[in-house]
Amino acid sequence: MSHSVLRAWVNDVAALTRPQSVYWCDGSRSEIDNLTAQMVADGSLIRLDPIKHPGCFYARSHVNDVARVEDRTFICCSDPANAGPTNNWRHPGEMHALLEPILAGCMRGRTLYVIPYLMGPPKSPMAKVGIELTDSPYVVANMRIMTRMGQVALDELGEMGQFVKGLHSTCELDPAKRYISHFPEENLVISVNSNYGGNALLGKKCFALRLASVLAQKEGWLAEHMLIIGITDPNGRKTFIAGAFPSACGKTNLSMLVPPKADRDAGWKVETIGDDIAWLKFGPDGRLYAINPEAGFFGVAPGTSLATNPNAMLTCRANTIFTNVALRPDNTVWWEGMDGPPPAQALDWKGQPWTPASKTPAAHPNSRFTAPASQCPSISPDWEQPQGVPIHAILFGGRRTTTIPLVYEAFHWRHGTFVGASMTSEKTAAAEGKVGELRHDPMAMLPFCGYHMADYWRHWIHMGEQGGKMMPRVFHVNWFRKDSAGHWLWPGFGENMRVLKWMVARVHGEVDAVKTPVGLVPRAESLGLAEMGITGRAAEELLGVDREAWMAEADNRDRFFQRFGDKLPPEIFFESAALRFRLVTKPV
Ligand code: OXD
Ligand code: MN
Repeated sequence: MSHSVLRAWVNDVAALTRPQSVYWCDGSRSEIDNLTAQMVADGSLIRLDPIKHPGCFYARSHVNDVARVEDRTFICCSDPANAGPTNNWRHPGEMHALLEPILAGCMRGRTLYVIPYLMGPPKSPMAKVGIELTDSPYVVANMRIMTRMGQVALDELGEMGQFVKGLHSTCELDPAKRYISHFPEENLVISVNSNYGGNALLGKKCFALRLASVLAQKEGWLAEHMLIIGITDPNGRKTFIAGAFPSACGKTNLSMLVPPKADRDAGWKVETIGDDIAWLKFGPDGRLYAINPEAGFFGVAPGTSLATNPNAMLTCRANTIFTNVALRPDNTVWWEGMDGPPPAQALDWKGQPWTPASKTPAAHPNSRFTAPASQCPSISPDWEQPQGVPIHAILFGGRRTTTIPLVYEAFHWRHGTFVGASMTSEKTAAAEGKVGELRHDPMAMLPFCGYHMADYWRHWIHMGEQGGKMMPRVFHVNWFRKDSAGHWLWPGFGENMRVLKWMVARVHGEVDAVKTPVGLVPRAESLGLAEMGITGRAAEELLGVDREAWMAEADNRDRFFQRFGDKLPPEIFFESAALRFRLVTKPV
């Protein structure tokens, strides 16, 4: 390895953290086999049944290390105005001073693994190299699934190439000393005292979203918390959609959607390109193209079943790491919501005996599977296209039981930016805060935007000015509407295909829409609501606009936008005023 900057950095980190040895990962099969064998021997992994789960391992985290920690996540840039009101800010000098004593000698007795990895398909002009230094073999094993790791990244890097630095140490997993710190001015992440995926697999949220969003603003592209799917219609035409949803709103399920049988028989197909992150850049033809920078899925296990997401179940059958799910006596895994009855007995995610009579869940609600994307039955033949796929539509969504219709289309890109900036979702039992309380989560990027959120919206508006008529259409969906008696108005899952098909038809100018004050909504017939038994009041509630409720919604949005003061782009202010105007004006 002859990259002198990389060598010097590894030496500096080793001098500070004092590992017993330094190991450069090449990403090979034999390397991972040795590493996992070592972890099985020391008890940190359990090998699952080789017939039912070939190449799979089971891991338990420390009980206090089960999720992302937004209050311990920092953007460290010189000027606090660049972090903005939605990020925790620290001066880089202050954060380095705080981290130095934590890092000093933290790898004593451990191996420092050097993980070269590539975010994006090999040979893609959009791909970027990262190097993660970690003392956690669990992180190495997960990074090998989530990224293209080893020699492929070093080849891409060459002798002089640029890379994003990531330094991770397990330390003592002390929550009081847990810092997930980003230094955008140094292209550096330092993460200590957590081994949880979102905090420790530094290619994912830390690089591909927080640091990449800063790079994207500078370089004129977008780094987004979005799934990417390709929809093939009966004529063989492909339409690509990128969609942003807050965590725990079904992104992985939508990215692997199985259309209802009648659609499949008619020739419709949904293919997966990514389930969590999209990098979008203008192509030579002026259209926006997207790549999935990741190579695996880090999916939430509970609720995943052959009924809700057969493609995810088939993806994680082999070569997968399961973390914090339950372990059955026959060395297979289980979680709440899996098909079939619960096991008579199991070990829960803490390693304690569990039976269906137990009062606590067997799997942690945020337990995960780390599985190779290439194993997904619905993976698109285009998922590793170096130039990405052309995006025809962008989708925003949240979990809202009231007010927001099943689907509406923005009038234009600037309105779509406002729609994305206005995204809110109701908190679920799995997240902090009261169930049902609204959380603003613009573009689903609240925890992931590495710079000032108002500048990020400005960047979206600039992108639209640059792309002009070539920009994708923007839609908002809400699968979670309930009626006044609290019953779901929409069945979701495969039936979401009706909404996707409407979008495809809109993109290609093949169906009309009804203009409402909030956007363009489908006619009930365009979705076939009657044949689903959704008629009368239910259909009206699902697609209608309650002006009073929307006025309260506009008030709520404006209270949120006020947090951004005079940094708020005037276009957002204008779109908010225009919405209010349309809400009080009778249609002509
Ligand atoms: C994730 C998240 O794990 O958004 O993808 O939290
Ligand atoms: Mn996510």
